[in-house]
Amino acid sequence: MSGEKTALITGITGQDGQHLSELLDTKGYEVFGLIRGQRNARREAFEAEFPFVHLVEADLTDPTSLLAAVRASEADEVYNLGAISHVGYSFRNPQLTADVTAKGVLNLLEAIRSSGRADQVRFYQASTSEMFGGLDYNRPGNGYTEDSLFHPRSPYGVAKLYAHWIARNYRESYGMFVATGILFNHEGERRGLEFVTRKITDGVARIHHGMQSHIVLGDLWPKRDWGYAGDYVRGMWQMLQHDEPDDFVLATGETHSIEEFLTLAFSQIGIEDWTPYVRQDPQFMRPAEVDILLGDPTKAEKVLGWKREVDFPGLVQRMVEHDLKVVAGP
Ligand code: NAP
Ligand code: G4F
Repeated sequence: MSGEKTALITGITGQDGQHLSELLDTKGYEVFGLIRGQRNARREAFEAEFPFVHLVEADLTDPTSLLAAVRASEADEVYNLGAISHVGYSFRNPQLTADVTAKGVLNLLEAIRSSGRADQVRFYQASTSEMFGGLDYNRPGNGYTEDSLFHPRSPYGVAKLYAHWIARNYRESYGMFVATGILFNHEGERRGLEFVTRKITDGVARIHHGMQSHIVLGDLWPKRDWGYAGDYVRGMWQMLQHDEPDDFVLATGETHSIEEFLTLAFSQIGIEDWTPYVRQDPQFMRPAEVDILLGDPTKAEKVLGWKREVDFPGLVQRMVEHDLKVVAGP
């Protein structure tokens, strides 16, 4: 092994997995990534873009494969980013969501213990602001903190709450170095097209190039605390370099509605009134919605020295500029 440290990342093909692989590579890490299923187009695209990553075949629902992955990587740091992560999908497939997003974490923690490496591994759990819920009785005020009340509103949020607590329980019970990052929405060029920000920026680019007439969305009033994924994976790494395992909120401290996102995105292509270009369809509305998310990152800023660099207008601008180029083609 040539790197100073070795990391194993689950969910490596996802948005955060890609950003984190890149970051750890620049820091000299040997990077292992969990890949599931048979060879497919996504895997081939990943291998072409990240040739330095050692891919290990495993699935969060398959304990034997996880034990083999932990043994093969001999990881110093394990980042558990793998999940069914789409809130709307979790309503349609709640059992799969529980198996992967909740029990998958337990499977991975047990694999680490069974490997005999529990004392050597530093573990990061990808917790989420979806655990808070944004309801009247626990509105965020100046921003949710690590100590705010949880009230998840989706099968995804409930699964993540189990994951959060089992991770903390392994820290308390077995003395493992387990850090949880309660991350608010983070977006960027690598965001999946099924999430609202990327759906909008991709749609705006297609409208600009005459390839699409409008974007079909669900509710437009919910508010999110949107940051840039590149800033947030730096925070994950910082949590595992800290001397104590702990829980940290990463957020921008600002909240904006989907309508505000639309306004900034369309203004990038010179459209001030986006209403003729947006339609709504109940299929994109959820049985229970999280009205507002707003985080307070003070602890991460003070204890870790974490600071986000990209602001909300900067985020929208870079996503639209990227999609305008992608849609235009080579
Ligand atoms: P993402 O793009 O949806 O990626 C999810 C990853 O999980 C993919 O690599 C996927 O692999 C993998 N996965 C799904 N099922 C799996 C299974 N059974 N076994 C192993 N891997 C599996 O998610 P993301 O935006 O990068 O988010 C990373 C993590 O942070 C997730 O846990 C998410 O819930 C959490 N989080 C995200 C945000 C955010 O705003 N992005 C905020 C808070 C927390 P395939 O390619 O094979 O499908
Ligand atoms: O982009 P979204 O699907 O993200 P959501 O539900 O906030 O979840 C994301 O952030 C969480 C952190 O808070 C992560 F834990 C989670 O894994 C994921 O990354 O939806 C954002 C908002 C919602 O209010 C949704 O109802 O946009 C609304 N929305 C309106 N139309 C839509 C659409 N969402 C999607 N995905 N697609 C629509 O057409």
